[in-house]
Amino acid sequence: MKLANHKQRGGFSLVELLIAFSVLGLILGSIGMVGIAGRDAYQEGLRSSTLEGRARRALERIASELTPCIESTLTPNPGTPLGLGTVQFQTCLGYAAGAQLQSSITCIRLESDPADPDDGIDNDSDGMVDERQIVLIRNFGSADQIQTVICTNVAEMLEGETANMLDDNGNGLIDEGGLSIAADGQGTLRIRLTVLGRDAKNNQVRRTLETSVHMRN
Ligand SMILES: [Ca+2]
Ligand SMILES: [Ca+2]
Ligand SMILES: [Ca+2]
Ligand SMILES: [Ca+2]
Repeated sequence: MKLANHKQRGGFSLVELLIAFSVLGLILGSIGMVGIAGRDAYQEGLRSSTLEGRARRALERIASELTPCIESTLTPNPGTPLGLGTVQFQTCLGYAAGAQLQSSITCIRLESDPADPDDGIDNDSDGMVDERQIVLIRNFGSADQIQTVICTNVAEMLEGETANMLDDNGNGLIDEGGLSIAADGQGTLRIRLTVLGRDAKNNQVRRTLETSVHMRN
């Protein structure tokens, strides 16, 4: 009777225990893998939305600056097939005695990152070659001009474009830069922007957004 009880209670043999632990290990391993994959996907999504958010904020800022632009003051006239990375303009401040009051000159300019001059080399070792920045300059050309960087890590050229006098990305503009402002001749400006970032594997990724604004004046 005692022996029978012992046999019933004896439960698992060493082999059974080994199998059980192996199965448990596999299950825990799978859960871990799923957890890591989920975390990577989450971080990737976060990076992607951060990059998109950065591009969107910069684009909205540029659009809001250009909306009150007086079309006749836009310099140079962006109605060229190149798409411009730099424009100057004045905005309408209102009217006095029937005359339009114009602001001082504002400049939006795509320029080299000061830490990475335009020489085909990644001078600041951030994995991006000749990245650009966008600056907004108020009171442009006067002694009290104020310069603000509104977007960094902007691509040298718009996504899909290379410097070859051809329209590689098929948007009607030739060799346009990472910021491109083009007019349609009807008072509407098309603004395109490509920003750069890094993915979880440290590869360079880019995000391109575009929007249109109709100049109010
Ligand atoms: Ca460089
Ligand atoms: Ca760089
Ligand atoms: Ca193009
Ligand atoms: Ca090209």
